[in-house]
Amino acid sequence: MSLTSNATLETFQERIDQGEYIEPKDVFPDEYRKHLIRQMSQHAHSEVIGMQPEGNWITRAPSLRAKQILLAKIQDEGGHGLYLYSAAETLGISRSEMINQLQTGKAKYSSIFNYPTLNWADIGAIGWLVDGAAIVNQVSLQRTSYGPYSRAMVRICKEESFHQRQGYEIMTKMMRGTNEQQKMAQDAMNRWWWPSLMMFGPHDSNSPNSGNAFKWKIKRESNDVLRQKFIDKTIPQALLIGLTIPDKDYKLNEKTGHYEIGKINWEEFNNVINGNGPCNKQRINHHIKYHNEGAWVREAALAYSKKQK
Ligand code: BYC
Repeated sequence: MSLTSNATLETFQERIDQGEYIEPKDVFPDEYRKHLIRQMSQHAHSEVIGMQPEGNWITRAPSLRAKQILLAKIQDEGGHGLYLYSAAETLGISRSEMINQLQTGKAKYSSIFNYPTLNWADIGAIGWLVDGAAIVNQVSLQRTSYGPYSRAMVRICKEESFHQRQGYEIMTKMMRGTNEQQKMAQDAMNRWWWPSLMMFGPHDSNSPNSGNAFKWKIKRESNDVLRQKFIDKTIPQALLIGLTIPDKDYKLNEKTGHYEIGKINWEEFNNVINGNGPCNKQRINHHIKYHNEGAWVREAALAYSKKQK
């Protein structure tokens, strides 16, 4: 429901400031609704598009155990997309509208899924680094001010922590394996490290959406704060299994206790989010193809629900 008068706007902000959750039937400003639709739908699209790079390896998983785990993980990601689409629908946008925005390039999805998965170690790197980065961001979003988004995050975080561990297990196994396996793991680390850091978005000084996001407690911690948490947590994990950090400038600042890193390549990030990454076109074309092929499933489901009425 949108807001018009200043008095109701003040009441809304007071509720936010007191840490109350906002629910779908509450009164809130249209800008709050639009901001949430943008972020939540992009989040949902990321989960669904994120199934593609991993799906590429189901038929080539090195054991039945690995295949079962990968299948379960990818199915979880699809489920996360569904929770998030449902949560976004409570804001008055339909799923087909959101899908249309994705397919026509009006809505973004996470930059990370525009990189290819070239070898089995990439599946380890995605679980460990990509899900690891996603957890840091999503743990913070569990306290986001919009009730349905917050509740979806609580459930998603529980599943993501299993995903992160299975990825680290793959990397650990490969680092304990043959020279060739170690090289594959390091190669995956070299290719996924920097894009994982970009997942947190631009530096705070260059993040146009952060102002309102903080005012309305949609975001609870900034892009740079979350990125630093991920760096501090992940570098020791890499070193523990013998991986090298692909950054000649990284160092531990003994005074602050935080790792410092070299410069992130924002030109690469901007290219990727503007549709020119290595796999952008492939990801969207694949989505459109299978969405169209699945039209009969949606029609059948709707026919059944109409019959129930
Ligand atoms: N990629 O003002 P800013 C997963 C855009 S999937 C693309 O800082 P904001 C998984 C941003 O949208 C989990 N675009 O924005 C699935 C904005 O453009 P618009 C994915 C990015 O919203 C399968 C512009 O840059 N997680 O776990 O305050 C397998 C300026 O940015 C990115 C989420 O989606 C990016 N990385 O902050 C495995 C988390 N970064 O929209 C794993 C939910 C920035 O104005 N989202 N942009 O055109 C968020 O927390 C926030 O939206 C962000 C960005 C931190 C990503």
